Amino acid sequence: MKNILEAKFVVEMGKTTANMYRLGWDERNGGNISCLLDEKEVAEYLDLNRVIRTIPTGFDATALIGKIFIVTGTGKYFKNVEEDPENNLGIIRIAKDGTTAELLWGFSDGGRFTSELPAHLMSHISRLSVDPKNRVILHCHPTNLLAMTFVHELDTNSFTHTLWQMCTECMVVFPDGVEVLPWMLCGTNEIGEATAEKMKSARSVVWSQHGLYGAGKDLDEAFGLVETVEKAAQLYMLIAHLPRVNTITDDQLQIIADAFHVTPRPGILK
Ligand code: 2HA
Ligand code: ZN
Repeated sequence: MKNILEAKFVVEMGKTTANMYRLGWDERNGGNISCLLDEKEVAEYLDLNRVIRTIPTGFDATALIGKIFIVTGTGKYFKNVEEDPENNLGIIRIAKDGTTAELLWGFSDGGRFTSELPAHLMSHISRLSVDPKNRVILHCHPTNLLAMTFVHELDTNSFTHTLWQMCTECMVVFPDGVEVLPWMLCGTNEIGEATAEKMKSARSVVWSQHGLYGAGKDLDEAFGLVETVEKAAQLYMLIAHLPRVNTITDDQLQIIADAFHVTPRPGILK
């Protein structure tokens, strides 16, 4: 068996959580990540017949039976993942009953997966139904995006339009827009179901006055998506209170979309 601490999927989780912490998106135990792993790759590092313990998930994830995920732990701090991955991360497999997680590695102090596992697994199911390459769901608390949810209307189309206008790159990185949920209690199946429903039509979902969910085919892509949404929100928070002299027009947004061969979310551009 190879040393799992050197596995790309463990090293990358450490690096990503450290970056997110340094960007101020994951104070204290804020944020959580889940990443769908390739069974063959995991088998190079772990005996897949050895289940350390089982943990009930509290919801039905039948569509993911047998799938293996690396996930951050509940109450764990992103700033600590890189120095102690085995305690702060876990590798789980969805058991045959669809409602139990089998712990294959990690959570070494007896801990368990993120309290947001419902939102993560339900979002994985949604994203995989529209994009079989999707592997990552990532949640964090980007400062400017949160600020924006206090001063901007929370309508998906107008929120997306404002973000698209903030930098030329936005249309290229998130032509599918950002879905916006009103404030809801976190950690529940209800917010998980609402997030997953929105994830069918966009890879980013805003939790108003809380944070952001992003999806992607790998950690880089999901991280880059969140980074771009947050950059746009930062620009908005810098200029929202100033007279707007210039803007990127809808015609120009369409020119960007055409040049980069992306389809803007319908119903937004005039
Ligand atoms: O895991 O961010 O939404 C801590 C959170 C809950
Ligand atoms: Zn959160």
